[in-house]
Amino acid sequence: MKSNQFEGLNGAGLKVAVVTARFNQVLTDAMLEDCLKALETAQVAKEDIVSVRVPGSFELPIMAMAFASQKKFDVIVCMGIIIKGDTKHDHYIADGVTNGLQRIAMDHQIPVIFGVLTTENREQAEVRSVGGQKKGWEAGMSAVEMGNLMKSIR
Ligand code: DLZ
Repeated sequence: MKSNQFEGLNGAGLKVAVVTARFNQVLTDAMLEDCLKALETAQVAKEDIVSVRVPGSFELPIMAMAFASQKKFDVIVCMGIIIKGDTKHDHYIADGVTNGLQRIAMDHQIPVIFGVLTTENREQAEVRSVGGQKKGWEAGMSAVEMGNLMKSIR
């Protein structure tokens, strides 16, 4: 079992920022929908969720940084899909995003959920977003788990 198991999570009272890249839009739309469903299932109130879209994954860190600086949220979810192309573009984007998001989490001591898929092709991206794996749902549930955990030790 490669995917994660989330049971009985209750995120009532958590404040969650969700940032989703638009690139590969049909698939990122589905990830966002699944993430919001997960938050709703875990009883995060709609009014405690702020969700924005950015053009592509490269823009995820700057929005996450802006939300982290506001100090209003318990957790930030970032989602995007980076698909390998003919050049090394995907590597540069993925490196920037991974390092950027990790740095924001550490500098601001806020969990930043890495819901960014980096795949070899579109088929892999489909399996992980609209197919069996539902990584958007996983990102939402990870946010609830990490938001609660950080709150509990503060
Ligand atoms: C330009 C680009 C390319 C080629 N591929 C992707 C991708 O696979 N996934 C993704 O989320 N974004 C991609 N982008 C867009 C960049 O992330 C960024 O939005 C633009 O370079 C503008 O800064």
